[in-house]
Amino acid sequence: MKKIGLIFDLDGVIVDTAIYHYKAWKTIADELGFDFSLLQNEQLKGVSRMESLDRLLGFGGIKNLTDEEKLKLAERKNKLYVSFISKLTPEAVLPGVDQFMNSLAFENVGVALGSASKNAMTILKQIEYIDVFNAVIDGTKVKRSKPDPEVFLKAAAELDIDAENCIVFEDAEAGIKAAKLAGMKAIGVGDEQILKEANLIIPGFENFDFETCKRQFNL
Ligand code: B16
Ligand code: MG
Repeated sequence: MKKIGLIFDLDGVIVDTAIYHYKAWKTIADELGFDFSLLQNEQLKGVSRMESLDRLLGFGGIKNLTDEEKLKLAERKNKLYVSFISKLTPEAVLPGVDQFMNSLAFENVGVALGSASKNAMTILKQIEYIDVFNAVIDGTKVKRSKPDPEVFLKAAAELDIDAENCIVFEDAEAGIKAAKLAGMKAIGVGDEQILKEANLIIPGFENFDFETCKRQFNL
């Protein structure tokens, strides 16, 4: 078997921080006086902080804010978000993820993180996952938001594995698109309706190990 690159998104795949992003943006929407639904939140997943803010303001029909005002809102959202994630512990790792990672021992794989978040390192420390990855590409290392493939291409480059031999695990529509644009296979983790462009969709990592993954992709 060729060496395979496994690239994991963070929020919503390894740990359920997606709900904290939602809560923090919802507070901002409440303060600005408009509704923000879980369905609308799907369009913010995997997207950078400033792009997320632009989309949120679009939902609220709020225009003409200065760059400074937008930066203040993004900073406030991040403070709220950081206050949530500062309480994370290893117990926040989603069901089955530890077991899946353990199933990689002795396999010919490189393991990378491919996250849009600038808070990724804080989260990895909180959940004690720093040593799990051979490469970490996060929001501090990329210029373009998913669906741009930059984050995954950088992860593959750092693993020194060709894109065609990489598999991406993603919970966001934008992330699945990014994986496909990178020329990688995509496993959607979560909702079938939202992730329908993925090569394979799993509800989560429970009952999913690397043997199953190899069978699915004839590795
Ligand atoms: P931050 P992922 C993404 O992380 C989140 O899905 C997205 O909702 C968030 O806006 C983005 O990170 C930026 O996060 O504000 O912490 O830099 O899913 O790519 O791991
Ligand atoms: Mg995600």
